[in-house]
Amino acid sequence: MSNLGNLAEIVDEAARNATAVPQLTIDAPDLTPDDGYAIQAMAMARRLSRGERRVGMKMGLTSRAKMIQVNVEEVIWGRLTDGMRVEEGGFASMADYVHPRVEPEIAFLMGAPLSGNVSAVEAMNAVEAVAPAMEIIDSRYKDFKFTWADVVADNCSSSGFVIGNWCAPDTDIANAGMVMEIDGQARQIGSSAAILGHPVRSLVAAARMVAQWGESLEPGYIVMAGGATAAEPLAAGMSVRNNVQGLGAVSFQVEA
Ligand code: OOG
Ligand code: MG
Repeated sequence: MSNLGNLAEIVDEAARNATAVPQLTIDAPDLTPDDGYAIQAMAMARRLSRGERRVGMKMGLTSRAKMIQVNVEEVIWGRLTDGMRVEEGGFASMADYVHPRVEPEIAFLMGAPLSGNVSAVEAMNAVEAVAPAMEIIDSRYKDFKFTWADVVADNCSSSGFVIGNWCAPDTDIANAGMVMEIDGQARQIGSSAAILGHPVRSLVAAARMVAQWGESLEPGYIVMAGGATAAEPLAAGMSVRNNVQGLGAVSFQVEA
C-alpha cells in the first residue's frame, strides 16, 4: 500500500510541476489497472488537500479513434477538479503542461445522483444539461506512452477542460457532427456517435465504473464523455474551436 502511495506521489508531482516521468510499469511491471485506480485516488487526495475542489469526472477511450491513437483498448475514467477548468474563450498556458493535446468532446451536467447499473433512459433523466466541450489531455509519461495501468494511475491524462454553453438535456446528441478547428482550419472531423455509438452510453458506463470505487455522479458534476476523434497536439499561439451540430461551439487559445 505504501508503495502505491509512493507512486501516487510520483504522478502527482509530475502533474504539479508539468514534468515528464518514466512510465510506472517500467519499475513496477506487475501494476494492475486496479492498482492504477488506487494510485489515482491517492494522487487526487493530494490535489484536494492543496485546496482543489472536485467538480466531476471524465471518461476516456470511448471511441475507436482514441483507443487506436494511444494503443489502449479499454474504457477508463478519471477525476476532474476546478483547477483544471479553462474558461470558455479563455487561455490555456503551455507552461502548465508537458506535451498537451486537445480533443473534441461532449459534456453532461448532472442534475441528480447516478451510480451503479442504470439504463440509458435513467442516465438521461439524471442529466440537467449537455454542452459542447474540449478536453486538454497531458500524459505525464515520457513520449505520451503508457499501459492501461499507467494511464489510469495518471488520472487518465486529465489536465484541462473547456465547456461551452449548456443546452437542454433533450437536445439530440445521438449523431451530432463535430468539427475541431485549429486557427480556423478543420483538423478533426467526427460525430458524437463515435462515442460508444451514443454519448449516453459513456454516461451509463461512468455510473457503473465509479460505483466500483464507491463513488456516485453527484448533482452539479460535469461528466466528459470522451474524445470523439483522435487528439491534436497544442502549441503556443493556437486558437482552438470545437463546433458541435445542435450544441454550438466552444473555444480557447493557447499561450506560452
Ligand atoms: C488518455 C485519456 C483519454 C479520451 O477522451 O479518450 C481521453 C489519453 O489519451 O491520454 O481523455
Ligand atoms: Mg478526453
